[in-house]
Amino acid sequence: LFDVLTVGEPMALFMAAEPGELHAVHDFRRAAAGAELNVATGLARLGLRTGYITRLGDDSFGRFLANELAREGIDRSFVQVDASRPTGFMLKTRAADGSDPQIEYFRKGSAASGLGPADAPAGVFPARHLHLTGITPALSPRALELVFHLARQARAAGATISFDPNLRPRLWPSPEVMAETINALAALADTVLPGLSEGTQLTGHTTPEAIADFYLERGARQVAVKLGPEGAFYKHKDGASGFAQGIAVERVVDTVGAGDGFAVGVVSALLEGLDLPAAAARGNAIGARVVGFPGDSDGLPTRAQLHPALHS
Ligand code: KDG
Repeated sequence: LFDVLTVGEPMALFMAAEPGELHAVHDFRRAAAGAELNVATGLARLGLRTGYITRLGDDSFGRFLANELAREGIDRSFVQVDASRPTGFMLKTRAADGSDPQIEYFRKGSAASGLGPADAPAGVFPARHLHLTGITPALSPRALELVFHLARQARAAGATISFDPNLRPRLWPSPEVMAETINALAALADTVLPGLSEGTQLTGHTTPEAIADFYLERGARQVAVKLGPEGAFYKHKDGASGFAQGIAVERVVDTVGAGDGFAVGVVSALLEGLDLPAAAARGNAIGARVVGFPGDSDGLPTRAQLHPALHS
């Protein structure tokens, strides 16, 4: 039925329209955010049949996000409305010099933190692929149960799984619990997509190859370690490895969402039957495009925009 199913917390994002500290900013532009929603958006723009499991509050942010899903062509069969909790939102500074922006969350007790095993599709897993991140299991103990349940359901049905650790330390009780849980989840995935510093925090290794080997030894089929402007290092369990060259970006507007763009490229390419080097190259190209735009998902290409992004 679906090419890809993903699960997570969507948020209304308020991006500062001017530089400065969040408390001093006057004007904000609203957009949609949420790492898994960004990935779903990118995959849907490339024409993949994409479903998104989530919970929204019965409020204006919830209605805004439901409309965004519809506008992007993301299936809403697995979206529940929980009138007893609000939809989360977040604020983001405008980083003047390409540095990472500051982020403030208003998401504790949100509708999406009420996600639980009951939100999984009934019966056989209905997609070819499941995309997970390390954010959803940090939302609540029941959201963590849901994520592990989905991973086992997908594996039982023969679907593939990609996993982006997406470390959010402030959502976890301790760095140790974060690393232990995320590595347990990564062990259920075929494709693991850590950033270099995330990989170091999670494995204790400092080189991309040692990080990749850590996950390959635990059952992954392939690992791509994101190296920011330097591109990515990839390694397959059959031993093949290499670098996907970084792509020069004229002006970095906002780095948030680049990793999600990388996941869109890798997942879409692998589902089209491309090999790992081609998948990493597509991931790079989309990640590089995303940093040129202020919103998390503004730079995610349509199918027509993908070709020029790959050959720029
Ligand atoms: O990857 C982008 C996300 O960081 C952003 O959209 C918000 O999901 C988000 C989070 O939890 O930080």
